[in-house]
Amino acid sequence: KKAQIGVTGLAVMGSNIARNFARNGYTVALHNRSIAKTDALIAEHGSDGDFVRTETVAEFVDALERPRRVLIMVKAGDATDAVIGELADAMETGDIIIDGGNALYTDTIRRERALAERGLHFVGAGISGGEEGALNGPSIMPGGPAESYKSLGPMLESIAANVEGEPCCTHIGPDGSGHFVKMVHNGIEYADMQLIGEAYDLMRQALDMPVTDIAEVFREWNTTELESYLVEITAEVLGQVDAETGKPLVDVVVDAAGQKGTGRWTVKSALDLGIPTTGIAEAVFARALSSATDQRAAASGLAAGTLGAAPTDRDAFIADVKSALYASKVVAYAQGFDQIAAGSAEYGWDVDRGSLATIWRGGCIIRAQFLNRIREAYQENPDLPSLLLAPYFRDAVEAGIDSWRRVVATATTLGIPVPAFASSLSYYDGLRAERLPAALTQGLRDFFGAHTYQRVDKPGTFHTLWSGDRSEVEA
Ligand code: NBP
Repeated sequence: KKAQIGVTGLAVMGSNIARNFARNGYTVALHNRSIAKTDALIAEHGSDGDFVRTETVAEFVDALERPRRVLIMVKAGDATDAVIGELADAMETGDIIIDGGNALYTDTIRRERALAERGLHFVGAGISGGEEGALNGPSIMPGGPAESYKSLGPMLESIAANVEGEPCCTHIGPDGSGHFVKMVHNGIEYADMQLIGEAYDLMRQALDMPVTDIAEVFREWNTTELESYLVEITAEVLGQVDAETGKPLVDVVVDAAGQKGTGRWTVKSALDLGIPTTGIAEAVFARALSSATDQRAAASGLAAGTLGAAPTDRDAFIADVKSALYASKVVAYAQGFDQIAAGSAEYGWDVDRGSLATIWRGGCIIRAQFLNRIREAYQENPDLPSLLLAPYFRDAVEAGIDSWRRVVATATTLGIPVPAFASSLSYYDGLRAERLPAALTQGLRDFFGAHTYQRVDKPGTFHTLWSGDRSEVEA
């Protein structure tokens, strides 16, 4: 019996996805560069379903029914190119190669083009949910040709997470669109985690709360509109006690956050597209600052100045922090969805943001109650200029705006860093401002570089003769 799908790259993600396919009744051909991982998977989990063990690429390709479908789950970058090259040489017209790794979307665009020339379908699929999601139902964001989704879609939908009867998998759009939206998803994940971190830090520092009490606050928040996987696991991590010292685990973990690069990619892309994703950028930079340990040690004696008084009403401040967290989170998502709209326009992908919110409701790391509201917002108006303008979010932010300002002001007077809370609030104020100081920027640019400006009261492009008689001329 031929296999319906092949998985190559059987480290943690690939093994779990292969098992997920097998548990859903598919016959799965297995392949890994080194046979040890293949054998380990069969030895430990062979009873999950029908697996076909293969050693060489030729054997692997031969084990598959046509059109062949192969999912690559190897390390992103050169390893992916190497595996694609070997597979493409062995495959035939109409076969489908799926890259489920965290590829950079521009690599996916390049790979799709090269494989299309050889008559092969290439599907760059973003897969979120970590190990657990891979096994029990991830959120899957496949790009690539619509035609390949016809044969592949039902299989991917059957292994994906499912929320209220809807699979967390949909065709995103052509070529690199799947990996692009997965990248922005990861960027939003960075922002979400940074905001959670700031909320925690405020309770810790401004209110001097014990970590266990803060864990309790997050547990409670997880029963409200903030309900989400990240808030849920925040309560778990904060509740964890170190066996060796008896201290909260967060107090024995080095406070230098790592990153594997998808947040940085998101920000680079945002810069290229000219989209202010300040929440994600602050989160990436906050991790960078945290990891600058030598510099931080050298700077630890710098003056704090005269600090303000701590809030006196604990419960009121916690409520304010909650509102600030929610409002800042709305901003981070609004910005991420703006970036997706801009990427979609730039590359002609026609990404439907409502469907995206739908498939992020389950399986993935940023899954949250809140995504239902985003989905409704884009269903109501697919061309929404900003998520902040959807009636639900407009009202939610308005209800929390005073709290948000109090939290940022309190953090500032207490010397507690809140880069994501503060920049999200500034973004919001900038977005709603009637006039911005950009008019002055234009004046300065015209002064030193004759870059010209436009006037509010008449059409045309103008320049002031700054080094002459300072009269205005039409440029
Ligand atoms: P890794 O990213 O650690 O990759 C290990 C796999 O790549 C092994 O199967 C290894 O084979 C294979 N490989 C390498 Br390394 N170089 C190769 C080459 N030149 N030729 C062939 N195979 C090669 O595995 P992972 O953590 O399971 O992640 C897989 C993909 O999924 C990555 O792109 C990752 O970014 C993405 N992803 C991971 C997560 C997560 O939570 N971990 C979540 C979402 C997406 P070997 O056994 O012979 O060394």
